[in-house]
Amino acid sequence: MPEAPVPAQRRPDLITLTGVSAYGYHGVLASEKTDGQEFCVDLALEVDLSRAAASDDLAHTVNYAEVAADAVALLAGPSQDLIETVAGQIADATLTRPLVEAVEVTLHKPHAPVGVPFGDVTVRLRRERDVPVVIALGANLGADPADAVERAAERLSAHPGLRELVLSPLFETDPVGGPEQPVYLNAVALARTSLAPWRLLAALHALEADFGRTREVRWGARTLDLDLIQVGVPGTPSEAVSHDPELTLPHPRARERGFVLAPWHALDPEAALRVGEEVVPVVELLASVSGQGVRPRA
Ligand code: PH2
Ligand code: MG
Ligand code: MG
Repeated sequence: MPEAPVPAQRRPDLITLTGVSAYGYHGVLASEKTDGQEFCVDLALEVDLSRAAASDDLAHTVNYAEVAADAVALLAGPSQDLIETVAGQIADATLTRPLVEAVEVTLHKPHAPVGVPFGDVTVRLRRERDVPVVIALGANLGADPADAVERAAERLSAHPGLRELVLSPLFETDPVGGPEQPVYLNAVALARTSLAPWRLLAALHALEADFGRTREVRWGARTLDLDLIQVGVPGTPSEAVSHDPELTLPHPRARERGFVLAPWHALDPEAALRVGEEVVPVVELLASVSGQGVRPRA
């Protein structure tokens, strides 16, 4: 039988911003550090634009004026010897915006002291988003919920936007909320991702659908539930915080759910979760939710 064709990878949506310029003091020569010169940057941001294109809402995309302001602050900011350093700083600053999945930075220094007539000199670098992510898995329907959780983790680990996925031990947990329903099998996966939170959520929903999940009663029984718990390192620029009701980050109920905290702590005893203005060790949260009926799977 002929093999199924590999679907062509869609070219990423882009926001480009070119010719952003500022007077700065970067260079190896003392005269460059005192006299300064013009620097100019071109940016190409890989951002999924489908949501903004449908909603016409600035909150669903990246505000290029803010990106430009960050770039100018670095071009005009503390003197670096190398334009490579400045380009890297601009890339890092751009990638702190959770919707940016990758960025290409081209930094021009058209009046560099090259010593011969020349047109322009540039450095160009591309950087991808790379942040840790915490995903909770749960299942309490079907022939073998534990197997569903393990197979789901394998599928996640094969996703091109996820790397270094590790799965916690499985826990058998009493249902929290919802109608009367069977016990759950729960686990937590840690991974690193280049995906924006919205694209990761879409990938989780697609996988739930593959496992026969229909979006039914809130907190009702399910063949597979995949919840995005935390994206980035809380308390650092990589952290994604979102108050959008369709994707609240960190997950608003993780702090009180033993079925998330116990497997998470088993996998990463140092884990921490944002609770309001504070970043709290998961081990502390776990201590305050005892008695929820959470048992390591026999
Ligand atoms: N998920 C819910 C509601 N209640 N209870 C347990 N024990 N485990 C779950 O994964 C769970 C739940 C909604 O997603
Ligand atoms: Mg859930
Ligand atoms: Mg869910």
